[in-house]
Amino acid sequence: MSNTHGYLFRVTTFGESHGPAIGCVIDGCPPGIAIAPDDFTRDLERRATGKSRHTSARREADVVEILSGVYEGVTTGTPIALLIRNTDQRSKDYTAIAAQFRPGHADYAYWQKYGIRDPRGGGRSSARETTMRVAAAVIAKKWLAERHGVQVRAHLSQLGTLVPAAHDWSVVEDNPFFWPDAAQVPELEAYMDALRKSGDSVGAEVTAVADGVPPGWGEPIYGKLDAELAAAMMSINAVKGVAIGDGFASVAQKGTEHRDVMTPDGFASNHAGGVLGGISTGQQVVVSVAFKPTSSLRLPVEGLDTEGRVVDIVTTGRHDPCVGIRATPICEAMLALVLMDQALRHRAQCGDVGTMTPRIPAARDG
Ligand code: EPS
Repeated sequence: MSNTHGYLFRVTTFGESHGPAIGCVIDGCPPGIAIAPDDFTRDLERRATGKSRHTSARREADVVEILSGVYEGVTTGTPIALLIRNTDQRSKDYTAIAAQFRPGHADYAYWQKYGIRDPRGGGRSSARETTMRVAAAVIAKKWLAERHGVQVRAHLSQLGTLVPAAHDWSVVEDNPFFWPDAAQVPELEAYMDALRKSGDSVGAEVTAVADGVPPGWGEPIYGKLDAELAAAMMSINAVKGVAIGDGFASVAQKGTEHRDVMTPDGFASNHAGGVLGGISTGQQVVVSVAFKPTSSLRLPVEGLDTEGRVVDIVTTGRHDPCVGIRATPICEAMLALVLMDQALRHRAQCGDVGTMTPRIPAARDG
């Protein structure tokens, strides 16, 4: 039932926000990758709640247990099972809304589909599920870096109406917003403090970028790299839009503007976002992802309960006023999982192909 991502690097996640544990099984991982429990710590902390006042206050240790697939610190090629036990559930926060529908939340759609739902923290529809994507992507990122020199990064590229005035990768990990302009961080702090006090929430945009992707990854027609990136990003809770390269801005561009001219020094631009015909060009792969505002709000609103009665709905609990902030490492993880899967698929079908033309350097990437 669609709990698995990928064809060759297959990641299946399981677990609910307030159940005993969450986990994943990674099948198809190449043997010989050195993996230790500590390797997961950094990325899981980047994604975790409770790290700043601007995200949910729930505190999970997110300690990874490696149950299989790793022997003497190295992947064996057999299924890798990872487990994280949930330790800080507060399920009583959900008692009042257990038989109500939060406007804008997945609980209504889950109820219509299954006729039953785990209301505690949204169950499977909780952002908690994304933890295992980040954990699985730690392995993918390691292989991509070691084998191909691919680096996958992400930053917040819009918070509500605020956009970065400058772009400096070196500051992104030094502030709680994954923001590429250090000078704007006080403005973001004030914006988020006011938002949190008001009880409202706001949307955001994340931009994920992969450097060093060789030309050739991606499978036309139905397995295009950009199509699979869009599907992977859309599979993250709260995502409402995905753009590759210039995305919707391409609508207003002329062909002479949009085309990425090739020169002996490299591509002159990267409007395509590193993908042509669903296949990587060797340029930066650039994907932007739009997140809706969090729907769990303490501000009361009239809505319906499961019996169709009009009720006042108030969501208590420890919610992110902007779920997009913590989504930065999640988008990065999904980009890595898609690239890893496409890399293995490319190797399987086209590993022996020697391309005749010289590789065009990606000289003008940002
Ligand atoms: C979430 C609500 C909050 C967040 C949670 C996602 O948790 P709770 O269900 O306890 O109210 O803390 O995120 C995480 C726990 C996590 O690890 O990402 C939601 O409604 O999606």
